[in-house]
Amino acid sequence: MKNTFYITTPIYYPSRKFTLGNCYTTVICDAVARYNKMKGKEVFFLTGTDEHGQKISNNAKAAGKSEKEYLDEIIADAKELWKLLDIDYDKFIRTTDDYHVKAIQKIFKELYDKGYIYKGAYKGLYCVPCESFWTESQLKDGCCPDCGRPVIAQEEEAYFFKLSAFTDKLLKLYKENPEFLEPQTRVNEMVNNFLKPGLSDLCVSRTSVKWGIPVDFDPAHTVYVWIDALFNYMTALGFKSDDETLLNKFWPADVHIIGKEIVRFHAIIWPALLMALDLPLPKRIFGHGWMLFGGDKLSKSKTVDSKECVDPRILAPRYSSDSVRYILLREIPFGSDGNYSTEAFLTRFNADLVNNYGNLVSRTFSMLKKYNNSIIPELGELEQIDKNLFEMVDQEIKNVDRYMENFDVSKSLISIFNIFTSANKYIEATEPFRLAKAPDKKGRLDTILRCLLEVIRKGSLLLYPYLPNCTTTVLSAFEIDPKEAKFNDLDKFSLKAGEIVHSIPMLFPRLDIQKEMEELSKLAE
Ligand code: ME8
Repeated sequence: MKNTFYITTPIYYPSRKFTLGNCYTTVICDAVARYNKMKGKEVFFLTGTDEHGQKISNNAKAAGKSEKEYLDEIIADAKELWKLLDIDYDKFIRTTDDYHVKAIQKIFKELYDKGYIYKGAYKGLYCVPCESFWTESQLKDGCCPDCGRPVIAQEEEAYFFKLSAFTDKLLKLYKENPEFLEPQTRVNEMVNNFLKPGLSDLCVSRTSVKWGIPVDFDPAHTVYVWIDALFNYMTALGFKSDDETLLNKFWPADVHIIGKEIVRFHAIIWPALLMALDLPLPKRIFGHGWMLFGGDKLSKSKTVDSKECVDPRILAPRYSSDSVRYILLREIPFGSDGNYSTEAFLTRFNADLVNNYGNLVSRTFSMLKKYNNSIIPELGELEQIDKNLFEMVDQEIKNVDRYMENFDVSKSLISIFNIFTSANKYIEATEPFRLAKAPDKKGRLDTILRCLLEVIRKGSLLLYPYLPNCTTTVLSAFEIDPKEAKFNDLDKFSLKAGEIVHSIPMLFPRLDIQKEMEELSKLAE
């Protein structure tokens, strides 16, 4: 069986700095990628930027910069942001990369030679100062959504892709592969809104957009948007280059994780383009919901309520990268929309990270220090309460695995934190602090401490893909490197009696929520 796992984020538009919304998808992909590594798979995790189009060119001009200068600054900031959030990607593709540009020209030509691309005329609503075409639905009060000026009806020569030829093939694809597009609601949307009414051909070149990949056999045209953007998932692996080793190893992708607004492009245009070239299709596409900020998607062209600080560049250094990852992964039921708020972020921080996981670790390690000089004790005979704890842990490990098959990071985290809640309750129920006062109960005390240490080890390994920093710290107390850990390690009791548990710094400080909300609203201004 193929033991590789290829996962991708969308390539984001660097039309301005990335938002917490972009972080949402990227952090999910990072957690899924790390999880699959732990499962023993050879993982390739791709992210990147979608750099062509009039809008980027206009923004650069407005900033008094060349496109390249403008983009390089935003890409440098994006890479810093991914570092800040511990995003461990394998490759960052930029659609302005030379190899991508060359590959797209070859792909466009091949589609043309096969008769899937033909020349026609594009009719649209054009904003002259912005040099941009808009559709009726994109207009704001009948005017250009960027500058607010009136638009005019205009026509230009353009190439088209014969998307209309693929309606039946796509319906068959969805029917025969229920996993191809998830959640199921997205399939219904595609079928009812687009496939049943019948697909129209797609405009794939422009003469009015200069900032794009030139069609090499007709240089007045540039490749328009989706052929350029979607094929990134293959050109990043060397498709149409001299070296297709990575492509042969990792294509087809195991999953493209994307936001719901671009499902149409990934679930209709992308498979149609691949079918036209007789190429294998991605195995799965997951269209997640939106993280809403005061009811808004925080698209890059909108601003959010200034009282909410939603800049990950401020939040991560102040509260840790893990805490930002945690709110992104935990707060929204995967697949649905959900709200972000500063209050929810700070409340989860205290309730889950400080009072639950942090508290479990600090209580256990301090009892171990006090009652056994930080030495891992022997495991005595297990009582029913100990067995119940481990049965529960094993059940939650199975649940996490099942949820992660469907990329449900939020439910996985609920399961993992159930483990910590149960371990905290186990401390209350077994009262090691009372046993410590009775010398004849030392054996039992040792067993309880040992059980707690094993639960902390297992729970921290399980939590590592989601929160890599704090778990690495906790596991360092046992000299365990989670990067090397495998999922099967979770089956065992693997700590060794007699070895020392090193002391570690406090994981998360308790926050004064009111005070932090005030501070953050100042930082948002
Ligand atoms: O669409 N909640 O780029 P883009 C959840 N270049 N996810 C969000 C989000 C939010 N509030 N805001 C952004 C593009 N996202 C194209 C993609 S792919 C071949 C080309 C995430 O910069 C989500 O993944 O507009 C969404 O699909 C993506 O950012 C949109 O990024």
